[in-house]
Amino acid sequence: MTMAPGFEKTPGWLDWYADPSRPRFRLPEGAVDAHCHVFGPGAEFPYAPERKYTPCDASKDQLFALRDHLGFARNIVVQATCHGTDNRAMLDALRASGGRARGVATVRPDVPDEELRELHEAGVRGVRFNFVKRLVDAAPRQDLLDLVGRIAPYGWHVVVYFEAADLPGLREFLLSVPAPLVVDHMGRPDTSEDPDGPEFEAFLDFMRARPDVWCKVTCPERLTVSGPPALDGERAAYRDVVPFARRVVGEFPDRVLWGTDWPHPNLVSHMPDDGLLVDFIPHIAPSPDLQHRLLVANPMRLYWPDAG
Ligand code: 0GY
Repeated sequence: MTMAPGFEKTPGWLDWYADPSRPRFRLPEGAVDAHCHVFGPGAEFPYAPERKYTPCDASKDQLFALRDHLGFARNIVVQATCHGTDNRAMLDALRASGGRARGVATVRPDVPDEELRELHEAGVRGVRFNFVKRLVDAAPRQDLLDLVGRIAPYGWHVVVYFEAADLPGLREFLLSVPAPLVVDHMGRPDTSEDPDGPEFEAFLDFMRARPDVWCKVTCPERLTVSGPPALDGERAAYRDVVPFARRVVGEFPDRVLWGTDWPHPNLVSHMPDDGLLVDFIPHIAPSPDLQHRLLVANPMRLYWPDAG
């Protein structure tokens, strides 16, 4: 992968899969990849000084090529922490997408109104609050609440990223946030635990507490303990993640989203073939009706309510 001069990848960084297979699962028409990122390219959009990792480049054109190869119609580009609150790479992707991408930004508490308006016009529909300690320094909760007041006129939602062990300490605060919440990667359950056990039950209970808490049933490659697809031709593995995702899709079919998480930052065990990831979808959403809600109806309602 190309790197901008002056940016050395984090040691051990796994680059995205350059030649993904074509999925066997045919995505429904209009499917949205509701969680993906762009990284740089660093020469054009430098990585943020406060970043916790330096990735390989992953450009908008490479993202759009993957979209077309896998059979998605649209993308939701989520601001990655390696770009901090500099949303230029993400915005550049939205503007180049011909209306086929919308975004989730990260902004400073004192972001000028003018900038919020500019983000909205480019297609941003949410802000991301990240509580994962290895990715960001903690932000004061009052700053986050103040920011929610600032985005209210735009009707944006708040994407939240946290790990399961931190949910008890965050639960009341998150439920006090006066905006729809979208939880990344099922709140990162420990998939060596029982999907019917108390930890995941606490997550489902969090979703039950408000009708506007959504969930991305994403990242089997990140959550798996049993590992990637076997080499024996079995395409859809990540078996240990399936019962967790099925519980969420089964109970909240109108509040779930799915995305590739390309280019898959910070993976340590393996880099997934994105074609195989798409083949995971029918294992967690077994009927065409559930697949349509997960991949088309739900993300369209959240990100393109204007599409009619
Ligand atoms: C993800 C997951 C991760 C990273 C980020 O913005 C990011 O840096 O989101 C992670 O390291 O778990 O959603 O891409």
